[in-house]
Amino acid sequence: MRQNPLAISGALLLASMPGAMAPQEAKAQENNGDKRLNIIHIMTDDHSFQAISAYGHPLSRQAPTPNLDRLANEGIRFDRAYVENSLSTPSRACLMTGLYSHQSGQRTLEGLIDTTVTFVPELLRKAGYQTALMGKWHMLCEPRGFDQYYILNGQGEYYTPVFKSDHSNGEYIPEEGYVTDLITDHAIKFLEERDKDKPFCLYVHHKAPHRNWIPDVKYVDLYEDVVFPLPETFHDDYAGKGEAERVQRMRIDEDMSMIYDLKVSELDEEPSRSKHTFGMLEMGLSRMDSTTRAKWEAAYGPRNEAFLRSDLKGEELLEWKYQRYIRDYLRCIRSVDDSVGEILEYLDSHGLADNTIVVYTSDQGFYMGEHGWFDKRFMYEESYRTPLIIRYPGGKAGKVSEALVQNLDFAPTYLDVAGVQALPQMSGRSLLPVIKKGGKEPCRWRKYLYYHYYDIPSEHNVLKHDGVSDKRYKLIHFYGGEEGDYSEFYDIKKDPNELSNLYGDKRYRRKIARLQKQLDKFRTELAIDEY
Ligand code: SGN
Ligand code: CA
Repeated sequence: MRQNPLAISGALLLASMPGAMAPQEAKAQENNGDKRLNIIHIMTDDHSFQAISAYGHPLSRQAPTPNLDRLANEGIRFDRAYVENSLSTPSRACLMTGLYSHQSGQRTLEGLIDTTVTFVPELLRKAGYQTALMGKWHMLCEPRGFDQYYILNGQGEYYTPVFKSDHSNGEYIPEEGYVTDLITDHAIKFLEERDKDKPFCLYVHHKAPHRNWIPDVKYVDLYEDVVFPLPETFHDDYAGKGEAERVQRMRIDEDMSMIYDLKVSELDEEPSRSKHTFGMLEMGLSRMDSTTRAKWEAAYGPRNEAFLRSDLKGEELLEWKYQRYIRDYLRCIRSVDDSVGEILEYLDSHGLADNTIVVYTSDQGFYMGEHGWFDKRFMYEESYRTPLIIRYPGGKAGKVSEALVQNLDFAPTYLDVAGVQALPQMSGRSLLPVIKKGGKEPCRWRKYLYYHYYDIPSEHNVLKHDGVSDKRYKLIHFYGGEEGDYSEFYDIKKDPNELSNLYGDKRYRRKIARLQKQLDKFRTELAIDEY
């Protein structure tokens, strides 16, 4: 069972003794007079902005995230934060290196990062920071630049996950409990035991709510009575779109597995075109201890029986799938929100809130049924955009930023916090000037972002594409399909759901030409070698 990490901590025992140092006194000595801020980067896997209530999406209104909302109320919510490649491993490589996918070498999920690139924590450590990463690492290379780490194996498991640490001699060791709680415990334990003479940079990387969305059993009943609203584009017929929409395999109706994803373990055969099997669901569930498993069965067993008896078809079946998917996903989010609460609480009670910058983000966006989809990968808003909330000590609170920012900016931001110069090959920009202006764009801020997705052949069959966006328009170029290359153009302001492809529309001729010019410029300046 999960132990309260503080209960076993010597420091806490000490703090509870008469005459022990109060948090305020501890604060005065924090980091031995080093004025540089501590950094906490919390990055959740596949957390959509639609599922954070501070973002105000209809979905999250019925499944609020109070701790993330607190962070947004005390900091800046970024509404135009994007990734440069909407997939886990490339996004993590970008965070670690500050490089675009083609520069780090990590273009696809299974690709290998260039072993010669520098990792930000290596630079931070050299500059006197204590560095740690807890949770999902997901790259094939070993962690570099960390004083401490506890990393999951690949995607990681929800229950009894195995962790490899800086002191486990390369071995993965199982830990009892639910993954989100265990990662939080490792993070708190690091904070508790860290070298208090140094500033720290701690990356907390949650595995949840990644597919197949297995919640903590304490939340299996949460939202069971809530009927979540369908997104406006749930029944999109992809009119006016190209080959990519026709060949993708990320549809809730056809590609979501009844067994693995939707947990109907009573089925003998998989009725969707998914390759997932009963064995693959069981692999996850069998990691629960017997009490936990019994609670799981007690909740899902009767629900599944009722579902099978009702013999739903067509639209009713599709809506049932959507509700089961969204409920499980949001249950996973609840645990993540709890984790954020625990970390903020720790900072408060240990005098660290005033000298620690807290960043909350995801490795990309995620589809919550928009266009009939789950997963990510596309340059369309739901997957291209990522949530980003930053609380800066003494900074403006409750602000919303419209500045165009990208995951390339984390590296230069953290180096800036530490007073270290960014490397010349990093294209991102420090966000500190934006933060210090309460989210407003400083002068000469960037006007365009570049995006590139490469991961095909792969499970969801999303065609390769690159593109450019500004605050209003987006030009996407799909290539490598069987029907030849083609482009799409969207006016995000008039058409936030990206339903009307305006490419070739004469009324937009000049705007399309302007974005095409920017795209060409990016390709040349960044030495893009395929498109
Ligand atoms: C796994 C999932 C995919 C998902 C990728 C990438 N399949 O392969 O659905 O797109 O991860 O996700 S599963 O059968 O293993 O669940 S990412 O967040 O790591 O990029
Ligand atoms: Ca992810």
